[in-house]
This record gives sequence, C-alpha cells and structure tokens, in this order.
Amino acid sequence: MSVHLSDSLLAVLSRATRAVAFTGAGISAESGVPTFRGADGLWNKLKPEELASMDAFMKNPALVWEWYVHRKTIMAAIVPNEGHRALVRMERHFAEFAVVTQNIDNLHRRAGSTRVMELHGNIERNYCMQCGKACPDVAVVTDRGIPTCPACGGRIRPDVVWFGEMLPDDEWEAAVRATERAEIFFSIGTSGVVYPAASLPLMARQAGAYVVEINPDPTPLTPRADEFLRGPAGMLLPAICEELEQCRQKRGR
Ligand code: BJW
Ligand code: ZN
Repeated sequence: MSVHLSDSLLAVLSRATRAVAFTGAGISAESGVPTFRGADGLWNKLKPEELASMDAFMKNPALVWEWYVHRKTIMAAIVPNEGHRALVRMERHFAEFAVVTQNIDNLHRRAGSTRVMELHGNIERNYCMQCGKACPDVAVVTDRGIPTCPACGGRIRPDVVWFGEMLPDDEWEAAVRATERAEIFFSIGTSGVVYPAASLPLMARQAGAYVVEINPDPTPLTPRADEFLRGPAGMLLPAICEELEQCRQKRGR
C-alpha cells in the first residue's frame, strides 16, 4: 500500500537517528481491542471514573474485577497487528527508538519491540494492595469475584494506573527523556485527552522534534502536529516503514 508522504516528512525520515512512537488504544483496535472513547469505545455505557479509579474499586470491587477479567480474556486471545509489527521493523533503522505506550495489553512486547515504556501499567500483572506482593494472573482469573492475597489476605488489584494515580516514576522519566531527545515523534491512535501522557507530543514539539500524528479522526493534537496522517495505524505504519527503508537504502545504511 503506498501513501503519499510530504517532502518534509521524507527529509526527516531520511536523516533522523532518534525516534519515539507514542501509542494509544487505536493501535490495538485492529487486533480487536475496543478503544476507550468514540463510537465503539469501551466507555460507551460506563464513565471511565466508574471503573478505572480507586473510588470505583473501593465502592464495587466485584464489578471492577468483572470488567478486568473480561478484558484479560479478550487480551489473552488476540495477537499484534501490522501496526505493532511495523514499529518493530522501524526500530532497526534508528540508533535510538522507544515505544511509549498508554496501552496495558502488552502487544508491543509480544510483537517484538525491545524498548517499551508502559505509562499505564500492564493487565498481565496484579499485586496485593496490602503487602505489595505480585499475584499471578491465573489465580485472579480462576478465583472470580474479588481475589485476595494468599500471603496476607489483602485485596489484589490489577497493576494498571487508574485516574488520580501517579504514573510509574521510572517509566515516565524514561519516556520524557526519550521524548526530549527525539528528532521524530509519532503520536499513534490516541485521543490525547488523558494527562500527563497527552503532554508528551507537545513536549516533543517544544524540544524540536517533527511531530506526526496518525489517527482516522482529528484530535486536540491535530492543529499542533507538524503532520496529520489520517487513517488506521495498521495501514499507515507499514507504508511509512517502507518509505523509511527506501530512504535508508538510498543513503546506503
Ligand atoms: C485509531 C484506530 C486505528 C481508532 N488506528 N487510531 C483536568 C485536566 C487535566 C487533567 C486532569 C483533569 N482532571 C483530572 C486530571 C488528571 C487525569 C486526566 O487526564 N483526566 C482527563 C480525562 C481529564 N489523569 C490522571 O488521573 C493520571 N494521573 C495523574 O494525573 O497523576 C497525577 C495526580 C495524582 C493525584 C491527583 C491529581 C493528579 C492517570 C491517568 C490514568 C489513565 N488510565 C486509563 C485506564 C488504564 C487502565 C485500564 O485500561 O483499565 O488509561 S484511562 C484510559 O485512557 C487508559 C488509556 O491509556 C487512556 C488514554 O486513552 P487512549 O489510548 O487515547 O484511547 P481513546 O479511546 O481515548 O482513543 C483512541 C484513539 O484511537 C481515538 O482517537 C481513535 O480515533 C483512534 N483510533 N481506531 C489508529 N485503527
Ligand atoms: Zn498481600
């Protein structure tokens, strides 16, 4: 599939050595993971705060767990798509390449990306809210209801970041460092409304990166990006990758 890329994007692609791919739920949509917002969004019937917050969990842990077990089941059954795979190919052409993801589905690692920063946690992990011990997934999924810690009896929760919670320090700091160093920054499949993650493309732009947004629909970032490529990530990322490979071949690298 060939896609027309602007001369300025081609110029940056041919010379850049440091890149960041910042991803959201949209990159996993083509694998069958529902997005959070929009027509087919996960949150259509329920407000995010009703499920993804400590308040919600304290009020109704069984409901929150039912939702996570449902999503764990979806995510265990799906596989990375062309978009995830294109980012793995892209990594080879940059001296520094980081995937900074808001997704908890582990699909970037499963696809083979080697430098992945997970800003909102990972649905494959759980931990005890009382003693902090990690709890394997199988115990959670087979337990149904509200899983408890075999060591101390405390409540187990998924290792994800809910509204009102801090992002993991190490992942956030690494993401900011990579963003500030990037010459090209791709914002892929995110509505860009959840902070602080949504500040990364703006930080990249401020630090001098060429910011490319990939999304079938415009977002609050669109007027501030250097380039908006409208369409699904599973189609656009492989096309960008082909152009990148051609640029590098021409330059003999
Ligand atoms: C395609 C496609 C295809 C479709 N190809 N694209 C007021 C102002 C500013 C900030 C705040 C505020 N009030 C509160 C806050 C802070 C709050 C926040 O940002 N709220 C806003 C919503 C208002 N943020 C937080 O609380 C964060 N923590 C924090 O700030 O800590 C500091 C602090 C601590 C204590 C007190 C105060 C401050 C934490 C945020 C955690 C977010 N967690 C979630 C759930 C994770 C766990 C789980 O999954 O269960 O993370 S919410 C949810 O949204 C999830 C996502 O990672 C995140 C972003 O969503 P994303 O990925 O952008 O998905 P969508 O669905 O929104 O968009 C999909 C896009 O894909 C769309 O654009 C489609 O068009 C596109 N698409 N198909 C490419 N094929
Ligand atoms: Zn415990």
